[in-house]
Amino acid sequence: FGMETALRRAIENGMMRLTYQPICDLATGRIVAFESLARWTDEDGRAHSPNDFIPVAEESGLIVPLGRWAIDEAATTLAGWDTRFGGDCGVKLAVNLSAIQLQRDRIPILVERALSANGLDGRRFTLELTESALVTDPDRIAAIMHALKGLGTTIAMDDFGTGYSNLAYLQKLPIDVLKIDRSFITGMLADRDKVSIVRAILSLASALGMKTTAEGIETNELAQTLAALGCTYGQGYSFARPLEADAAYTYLLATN
Ligand code: G
Ligand code: G
Ligand code: MN
Ligand code: NA
Repeated sequence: FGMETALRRAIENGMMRLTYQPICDLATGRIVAFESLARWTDEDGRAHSPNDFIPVAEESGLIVPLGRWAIDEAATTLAGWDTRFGGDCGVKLAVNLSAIQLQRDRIPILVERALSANGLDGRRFTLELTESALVTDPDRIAAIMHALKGLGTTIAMDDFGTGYSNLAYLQKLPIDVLKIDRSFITGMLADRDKVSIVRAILSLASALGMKTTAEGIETNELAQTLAALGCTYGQGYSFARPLEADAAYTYLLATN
């Protein structure tokens, strides 16, 4: 209850911010996208993890205003980078959508408005959904995904391998990218079972015509191994931690 009140005030008072973590093409090292990750430092200077406040936001309904803010903020930031770049700065921006948010709000309309208000083509956005979004009301989620695809956005399945992987739905839905959950990547080089799982996901994605992103890459060796296995993209501390908007833009200019 305490956290809910503080979170409501933080959203109302503009105390939330987004950080941006690069997602790189493993074959070339170029940045193809940044994932936006919400951050909240409260009035006492305490930083709260989204792992703690997103569930509170979902239970309280605050995920609706928080989610709307995140979509607008991500679009504003990307348009700001384009302005500084003097044109399309060449990367997509990924926004996380929770299952509850997809049930409670009209996400495609919000995304369309945020894109047009900022003069952005739909191809500049990626929406990251988790497998849990498919469980409650798969038909509704499918309709939302098709509406988002109609805007030109990319759809990524986040934390893949940890939820209810209904493989029949995977094939039917317009999913562009599978994000292999960090739990399979961490320690993979010393664990043959993890390598087997990663190989299986890469092969599944390839069979379904989807690209892949490995999360949680913390070493160059892991990045090289995943590239050799055919994983398309990588994300993790080995490239960069989640960065403030200005630092992310500077990192983009220095890398690409
Ligand atoms: O970056 P970090 O480890 O702090 O994020 C933890 C979790 O919180 C991740 O699973 C991430 O998807 C989720 N998360 C971060 N930002 C957002 C957001 O803006 N919206 C939603 N729905 N989830 C987020
Ligand atoms: O669940 P999702 O993939 O949306 O969230 C990404 C989360 O993983 C964020 O909390 C982010 O801070 C964290 N993260 C990103 N890269 C790494 C990494 O290399 N190692 C670890 N341990 N966490 C990471
Ligand atoms: Mn994500
Ligand atoms: Na995630």
